[in-house]
Amino acid sequence: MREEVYSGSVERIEVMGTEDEEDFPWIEEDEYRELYRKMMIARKFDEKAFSLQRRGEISTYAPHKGQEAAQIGAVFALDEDDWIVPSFRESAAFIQRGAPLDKIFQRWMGDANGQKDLSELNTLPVAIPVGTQNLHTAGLGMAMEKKGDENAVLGFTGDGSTSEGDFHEALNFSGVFSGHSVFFVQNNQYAISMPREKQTRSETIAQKAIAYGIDGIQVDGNDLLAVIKAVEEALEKARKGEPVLVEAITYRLEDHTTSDDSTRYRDEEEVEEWKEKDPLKRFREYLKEHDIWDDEMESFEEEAEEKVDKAAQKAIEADDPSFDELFDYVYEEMPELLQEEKEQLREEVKE
Ligand SMILES: Cc1ncc(C[n+]2csc(CCOP(=O)(O)OP(=O)(O)O)c2C)c(N)n1
Repeated sequence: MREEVYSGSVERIEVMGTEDEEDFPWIEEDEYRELYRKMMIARKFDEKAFSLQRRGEISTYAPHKGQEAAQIGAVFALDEDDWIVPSFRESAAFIQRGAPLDKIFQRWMGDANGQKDLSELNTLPVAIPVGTQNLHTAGLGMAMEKKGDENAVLGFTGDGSTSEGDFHEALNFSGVFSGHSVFFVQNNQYAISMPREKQTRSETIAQKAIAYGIDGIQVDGNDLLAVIKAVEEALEKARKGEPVLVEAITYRLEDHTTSDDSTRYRDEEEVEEWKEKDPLKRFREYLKEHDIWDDEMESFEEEAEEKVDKAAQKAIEADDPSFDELFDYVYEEMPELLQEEKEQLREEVKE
Protein backbone atom coordinates (compact mmCIF):
# COMPACT_ATOMS: atom_id res chain seq x y z
CA MET A 1 0.00 0.00 0.00
CA ARG A 2 1.13 3.54 -0.69
CA GLU A 3 -0.55 6.63 0.62
CA GLU A 4 0.32 10.30 0.75
CA VAL A 5 1.56 11.19 4.22
CA TYR A 6 2.44 14.81 3.52
CA SER A 7 1.58 17.30 0.84
CA GLY A 8 3.48 20.48 1.27
CA SER A 9 3.35 23.48 -0.99
CA VAL A 10 5.40 26.62 -1.30
CA GLU A 11 3.93 29.93 -2.44
CA ARG A 12 5.69 32.60 -4.46
CA ILE A 13 4.83 36.21 -3.70
CA GLU A 14 5.00 38.98 -6.32
CA VAL A 15 3.41 42.43 -6.26
CA MET A 16 4.75 44.71 -9.01
CA GLY A 17 2.99 44.10 -12.28
CA THR A 18 0.37 41.81 -10.71
CA GLU A 19 -3.21 42.34 -9.51
CA ASP A 20 -1.85 42.79 -5.96
CA GLU A 21 -0.74 46.25 -7.07
CA GLU A 22 -4.41 47.18 -6.71
CA ASP A 23 -3.95 47.24 -2.92
CA PHE A 24 -1.87 50.37 -3.54
CA PRO A 25 -1.03 52.43 -1.58
CA TRP A 26 -0.39 50.14 1.33
CA ILE A 27 2.37 52.20 2.82
CA GLU A 28 2.52 56.00 3.20
CA GLU A 29 3.61 58.04 0.18
CA ASP A 30 6.56 59.39 2.18
CA GLU A 31 7.67 55.87 2.90
CA TYR A 32 7.85 55.02 -0.81
CA ARG A 33 10.04 58.07 -1.34
CA GLU A 34 12.26 57.26 1.61
CA LEU A 35 12.67 53.67 0.45
CA TYR A 36 13.82 54.84 -2.97
CA ARG A 37 16.22 57.29 -1.33
CA LYS A 38 17.71 54.47 0.77
CA MET A 39 18.04 52.19 -2.27
CA MET A 40 19.91 54.92 -4.10
CA ILE A 41 22.23 55.52 -1.12
CA ALA A 42 22.90 51.78 -0.95
CA ARG A 43 23.71 51.67 -4.68
CA LYS A 44 26.12 54.60 -4.41
CA PHE A 45 27.69 53.12 -1.27
CA ASP A 46 28.44 49.98 -3.25
CA GLU A 47 30.08 51.91 -6.11
CA LYS A 48 32.15 53.98 -3.69
CA ALA A 49 33.30 50.93 -1.71
CA PHE A 50 34.44 49.36 -4.98
CA SER A 51 36.54 52.37 -5.88
CA LEU A 52 37.97 52.59 -2.34
CA GLN A 53 39.10 48.98 -2.69
CA ARG A 54 40.84 49.84 -5.96
CA ARG A 55 42.57 52.76 -4.21
CA GLY A 56 43.78 50.45 -1.44
CA GLU A 57 41.58 51.88 1.35
CA ILE A 58 39.62 48.62 1.63
CA SER A 59 41.27 45.22 1.20
CA THR A 60 38.22 43.18 0.09
CA TYR A 61 34.64 44.23 -0.51
CA ALA A 62 31.51 42.11 -1.09
CA PRO A 63 29.09 44.07 -3.27
CA HIS A 64 25.29 43.97 -2.91
CA LYS A 65 24.42 45.60 -6.26
CA GLY A 66 21.16 44.04 -7.47
CA GLN A 67 20.16 42.92 -3.97
CA GLU A 68 18.99 46.30 -2.62
CA ALA A 69 15.27 45.45 -2.73
CA ALA A 70 15.81 42.18 -0.87
CA GLN A 71 17.84 43.77 1.93
CA ILE A 72 16.03 47.08 2.26
CA GLY A 73 12.56 45.55 1.94
CA ALA A 74 13.29 42.91 4.57
CA VAL A 75 14.64 45.43 7.08
CA PHE A 76 11.79 47.87 6.39
CA ALA A 77 9.34 45.17 7.54
CA LEU A 78 10.99 44.97 10.99
CA ASP A 79 10.03 46.81 14.16
CA GLU A 80 12.65 48.58 16.24
CA ASP A 81 12.68 45.88 18.90
CA ASP A 82 13.22 43.11 16.38
CA TRP A 83 16.75 41.84 15.77
CA ILE A 84 18.89 41.47 12.65
CA VAL A 85 21.54 38.80 12.11
CA PRO A 86 23.63 39.69 9.06
CA SER A 87 25.91 37.62 6.90
CA PHE A 88 28.74 39.47 5.07
CA ARG A 89 26.97 41.16 2.13
CA GLU A 90 24.43 43.23 4.07
CA SER A 91 25.61 46.84 3.78
CA ALA A 92 22.24 47.83 2.27
CA ALA A 93 20.47 46.25 5.26
CA PHE A 94 22.65 48.27 7.66
CA ILE A 95 21.83 51.45 5.74
CA GLN A 96 18.09 50.81 6.02
CA ARG A 97 18.47 50.00 9.74
CA GLY A 98 20.07 53.42 10.28
CA ALA A 99 23.75 52.60 10.80
CA PRO A 100 25.94 55.63 10.00
CA LEU A 101 27.48 55.33 6.52
CA ASP A 102 30.97 56.24 7.71
CA LYS A 103 30.85 53.42 10.27
CA ILE A 104 29.85 50.91 7.60
CA PHE A 105 32.82 52.04 5.48
CA GLN A 106 35.05 51.91 8.55
CA ARG A 107 34.25 48.24 9.11
CA TRP A 108 34.99 47.45 5.48
CA MET A 109 38.33 49.20 6.04
CA GLY A 110 39.08 46.52 8.62
CA ASP A 111 38.28 48.51 11.75
CA ALA A 112 35.87 46.55 13.96
CA ASN A 113 34.94 49.82 15.69
CA GLY A 114 32.81 50.44 12.64
CA GLN A 115 30.32 47.88 13.89
CA LYS A 116 30.48 48.71 17.60
CA ASP A 117 27.25 50.70 17.57
CA LEU A 118 25.23 48.07 15.72
CA SER A 119 24.04 46.52 18.97
CA GLU A 120 22.11 49.74 19.67
CA LEU A 121 20.21 48.93 16.48
CA ASN A 122 19.53 45.36 17.67
CA THR A 123 21.89 44.16 14.98
CA LEU A 124 24.65 41.57 15.39
CA PRO A 125 28.13 42.00 13.89
CA VAL A 126 29.00 40.62 10.45
CA ALA A 127 29.57 36.83 10.15
CA ILE A 128 32.22 35.83 7.60
CA PRO A 129 32.22 32.02 8.04
CA VAL A 130 29.43 30.90 5.72
CA GLY A 131 26.19 29.93 7.45
CA THR A 132 27.35 30.18 11.07
CA GLN A 133 25.07 33.14 11.69
CA ASN A 134 22.02 30.93 11.20
CA LEU A 135 22.69 29.47 14.63
CA HIS A 136 22.62 32.98 16.08
CA THR A 137 19.30 33.58 14.33
CA ALA A 138 18.00 30.36 15.86
CA GLY A 139 19.35 31.14 19.34
CA LEU A 140 17.96 34.66 19.47
CA GLY A 141 14.57 33.39 18.31
CA MET A 142 14.54 30.62 20.91
CA ALA A 143 15.45 33.10 23.66
CA MET A 144 12.52 35.34 22.64
CA GLU A 145 10.15 32.39 22.94
CA LYS A 146 11.55 31.35 26.32
CA LYS A 147 11.29 34.90 27.68
CA GLY A 148 7.74 35.25 26.41
CA ASP A 149 8.71 38.27 24.26
CA GLU A 150 6.70 39.28 21.23
CA ASN A 151 9.51 40.38 18.95
CA ALA A 152 11.28 38.44 16.22
CA VAL A 153 14.68 38.04 14.56
CA LEU A 154 15.47 38.27 10.87
CA GLY A 155 18.60 36.38 9.83
CA PHE A 156 20.24 36.86 6.44
CA THR A 157 21.89 33.95 4.68
CA GLY A 158 22.90 32.97 1.13
CA ASP A 159 21.82 30.15 -1.20
CA GLY A 160 25.23 28.50 -0.77
CA SER A 161 24.93 28.55 3.02
CA THR A 162 21.83 26.33 2.86
CA SER A 163 24.18 23.41 2.12
CA GLU A 164 25.97 23.90 5.45
CA GLY A 165 25.23 21.81 8.54
CA ASP A 166 24.65 24.99 10.53
CA PHE A 167 21.65 25.80 8.35
CA HIS A 168 20.10 22.40 9.08
CA GLU A 169 20.72 22.64 12.83
CA ALA A 170 19.37 26.18 12.98
CA LEU A 171 16.12 25.35 11.21
CA ASN A 172 15.65 22.15 13.15
CA PHE A 173 16.13 23.79 16.56
CA SER A 174 13.93 26.72 15.57
CA GLY A 175 11.13 24.37 14.60
CA VAL A 176 11.38 22.18 17.68
CA PHE A 177 11.69 25.09 20.13
CA SER A 178 9.22 27.46 18.44
CA GLY A 179 11.84 30.13 17.79
CA HIS A 180 10.80 33.63 16.72
CA SER A 181 13.11 33.39 13.71
CA VAL A 182 12.78 34.33 10.07
CA PHE A 183 15.54 32.83 7.94
CA PHE A 184 15.88 35.11 4.94
CA VAL A 185 17.81 33.48 2.11
CA GLN A 186 19.03 35.83 -0.58
CA ASN A 187 19.21 33.42 -3.46
CA ASN A 188 21.47 35.51 -5.69
CA GLN A 189 22.04 32.50 -7.98
CA TYR A 190 25.69 31.90 -7.10
CA ALA A 191 27.95 30.90 -4.21
CA ILE A 192 31.11 32.46 -5.62
CA SER A 193 31.33 30.47 -8.91
CA MET A 194 28.92 27.68 -7.89
CA PRO A 195 25.58 28.16 -9.64
CA ARG A 196 22.37 27.56 -7.74
CA GLU A 197 21.52 24.49 -9.89
CA LYS A 198 24.64 22.71 -8.71
CA GLN A 199 24.20 23.78 -5.09
CA THR A 200 21.16 21.60 -4.40
CA ARG A 201 18.82 19.28 -6.23
CA SER A 202 15.87 20.92 -4.43
CA GLU A 203 13.66 22.69 -6.94
CA THR A 204 13.39 25.64 -4.56
CA ILE A 205 15.23 26.58 -1.40
CA ALA A 206 11.97 27.60 0.26
CA GLN A 207 10.72 23.99 0.19
CA LYS A 208 13.54 22.97 2.53
CA ALA A 209 11.32 24.41 5.28
CA ILE A 210 8.84 21.58 4.89
CA ALA A 211 11.19 18.98 6.35
CA TYR A 212 11.50 21.06 9.52
CA GLY A 213 7.75 21.46 9.88
CA ILE A 214 7.92 25.20 9.33
CA ASP A 215 6.55 27.45 6.57
CA GLY A 216 8.53 28.29 3.47
CA ILE A 217 7.77 31.24 1.19
CA GLN A 218 9.42 32.18 -2.08
CA VAL A 219 9.41 35.82 -3.09
CA ASP A 220 10.57 37.88 -6.05
CA GLY A 221 13.55 39.45 -4.29
CA ASN A 222 13.90 42.26 -6.84
CA ASP A 223 10.33 43.39 -6.17
CA LEU A 224 10.65 45.65 -3.14
CA LEU A 225 6.96 45.55 -2.29
CA ALA A 226 6.76 41.77 -2.54
CA VAL A 227 9.72 41.45 -0.17
CA ILE A 228 8.04 43.74 2.36
CA LYS A 229 4.82 41.73 2.08
CA ALA A 230 6.56 38.35 2.42
CA VAL A 231 8.68 39.38 5.39
CA GLU A 232 5.74 41.05 7.15
CA GLU A 233 3.79 37.80 6.82
CA ALA A 234 6.76 35.79 8.03
CA LEU A 235 7.34 38.08 11.02
CA GLU A 236 3.72 37.84 12.07
CA LYS A 237 4.11 34.07 12.36
CA ALA A 238 7.58 34.22 13.92
CA ARG A 239 6.38 36.51 16.72
CA LYS A 240 3.98 33.72 17.72
CA GLY A 241 6.70 31.07 17.76
CA GLU A 242 6.28 29.84 14.19
CA PRO A 243 9.62 30.23 12.42
CA VAL A 244 9.61 30.83 8.65
CA LEU A 245 12.07 30.31 5.82
CA VAL A 246 11.88 32.99 3.11
CA GLU A 247 13.69 32.52 -0.20
CA ALA A 248 14.17 35.80 -2.05
CA ILE A 249 15.02 35.26 -5.72
CA THR A 250 17.55 37.89 -6.72
CA TYR A 251 20.85 38.29 -8.56
CA ARG A 252 24.31 39.53 -7.68
CA LEU A 253 25.05 41.96 -10.50
CA GLU A 254 28.71 42.37 -9.53
CA ASP A 255 31.55 39.98 -8.74
CA HIS A 256 31.33 37.87 -5.56
CA THR A 257 33.95 40.13 -3.99
CA THR A 258 36.64 42.42 -5.31
CA SER A 259 38.91 39.31 -5.42
CA ASP A 260 36.61 37.53 -7.89
CA ASP A 261 36.22 37.65 -11.67
CA SER A 262 32.67 36.56 -12.49
CA THR A 263 33.25 36.71 -16.27
CA ARG A 264 35.07 33.39 -15.84
CA TYR A 265 31.91 31.53 -14.83
CA ARG A 266 28.87 33.40 -16.15
CA ASP A 267 27.74 34.86 -19.47
CA GLU A 268 27.44 38.54 -20.15
CA GLU A 269 24.02 37.74 -21.65
CA GLU A 270 22.74 36.40 -18.32
CA VAL A 271 23.97 39.49 -16.48
CA GLU A 272 22.31 41.75 -19.07
CA GLU A 273 19.00 39.93 -18.57
CA TRP A 274 19.14 40.55 -14.84
CA LYS A 275 20.10 44.19 -15.34
CA GLU A 276 16.66 44.57 -16.90
CA LYS A 277 15.23 43.37 -13.57
CA ASP A 278 17.40 45.78 -11.54
CA PRO A 279 15.40 46.50 -8.37
CA LEU A 280 16.05 50.26 -8.52
CA LYS A 281 14.88 50.45 -12.10
CA ARG A 282 11.75 48.45 -11.33
CA PHE A 283 10.87 50.53 -8.27
CA ARG A 284 11.45 53.78 -10.17
CA GLU A 285 9.08 52.63 -12.91
CA TYR A 286 6.50 51.63 -10.30
CA LEU A 287 6.71 55.06 -8.63
CA LYS A 288 6.26 56.76 -11.99
CA GLU A 289 3.23 54.62 -12.84
CA HIS A 290 1.65 55.52 -9.50
CA ASP A 291 2.44 59.24 -9.77
CA ILE A 292 4.70 59.32 -6.75
CA TRP A 293 7.79 60.22 -8.76
CA ASP A 294 8.56 63.94 -8.90
CA ASP A 295 11.39 66.27 -9.90
CA GLU A 296 12.87 66.29 -6.41
CA MET A 297 13.43 62.55 -6.66
CA GLU A 298 15.62 63.11 -9.72
CA SER A 299 18.14 64.72 -7.36
CA PHE A 300 18.32 61.70 -5.02
CA GLU A 301 21.20 60.23 -7.03
CA GLU A 302 23.42 63.28 -6.71
CA GLU A 303 22.46 63.72 -3.09
CA ALA A 304 23.36 60.06 -2.40
CA GLU A 305 26.75 60.47 -4.09
CA GLU A 306 27.57 63.48 -1.94
CA LYS A 307 26.51 61.72 1.27
CA VAL A 308 28.53 58.65 0.45
CA ASP A 309 31.64 60.65 -0.52
CA LYS A 310 31.52 62.59 2.75
CA ALA A 311 31.06 59.42 4.80
CA ALA A 312 33.94 57.67 3.03
CA GLN A 313 36.23 60.63 3.78
CA LYS A 314 35.19 60.57 7.44
CA ALA A 315 35.99 56.86 7.63
CA ILE A 316 39.39 57.40 6.01
CA GLU A 317 40.19 60.11 8.57
CA ALA A 318 38.93 58.11 11.58
CA ASP A 319 41.49 57.32 14.30
CA ASP A 320 43.09 53.91 14.01
CA PRO A 321 41.88 51.41 16.61
CA SER A 322 44.15 51.20 19.64
CA PHE A 323 46.62 48.33 19.92
CA ASP A 324 44.92 46.94 23.06
CA GLU A 325 41.57 46.61 21.30
CA LEU A 326 42.99 43.85 19.11
CA PHE A 327 43.06 41.58 22.17
CA ASP A 328 40.91 43.04 24.90
CA TYR A 329 37.42 41.94 23.96
CA VAL A 330 37.95 38.30 23.07
CA TYR A 331 37.66 36.98 26.64
CA GLU A 332 36.29 38.53 29.81
CA GLU A 333 39.51 37.43 31.53
CA MET A 334 42.44 37.19 29.16
CA PRO A 335 44.13 33.73 29.23
CA GLU A 336 47.85 33.69 29.93
CA LEU A 337 48.75 32.57 26.42
CA LEU A 338 46.91 35.48 24.85
CA GLN A 339 48.49 37.86 27.35
CA GLU A 340 51.91 36.60 26.21
CA GLU A 341 51.00 37.03 22.54
CA LYS A 342 49.84 40.55 23.24
CA GLU A 343 53.12 41.50 24.90
CA GLN A 344 55.12 39.79 22.16
CA LEU A 345 53.29 41.71 19.43
CA ARG A 346 53.65 44.95 21.36
CA GLU A 347 57.43 44.47 21.28
CA GLU A 348 57.34 43.67 17.55
CA VAL A 349 55.28 46.74 16.77
CA LYS A 350 57.76 48.93 18.67
CA GLU A 351 60.69 47.64 16.59
C1 LIG B 1 32.72 28.07 6.34
C2 LIG B 1 33.19 28.82 5.12
N1 LIG B 1 33.50 28.15 4.01
C3 LIG B 1 33.91 28.80 2.90
C4 LIG B 1 34.00 30.19 2.91
C5 LIG B 1 34.45 30.93 1.65
N2 LIG B 1 33.25 31.58 1.09
C6 LIG B 1 33.00 32.88 1.31
S1 LIG B 1 31.57 33.36 0.63
C7 LIG B 1 31.26 31.85 -0.01
C8 LIG B 1 30.04 31.58 -0.84
C9 LIG B 1 28.78 31.88 -0.12
O1 LIG B 1 27.69 31.79 -0.99
P1 LIG B 1 26.23 32.17 -0.53
O2 LIG B 1 25.92 31.53 0.77
O3 LIG B 1 25.32 31.85 -1.67
O4 LIG B 1 26.28 33.74 -0.29
P2 LIG B 1 26.68 34.91 -1.30
O5 LIG B 1 28.18 35.02 -1.26
O6 LIG B 1 26.17 34.53 -2.65
O7 LIG B 1 26.04 36.13 -0.76
C10 LIG B 1 32.28 30.96 0.32
C11 LIG B 1 32.33 29.54 -0.07
C12 LIG B 1 33.69 30.85 4.12
N3 LIG B 1 33.72 32.18 4.23
N4 LIG B 1 33.26 30.15 5.20
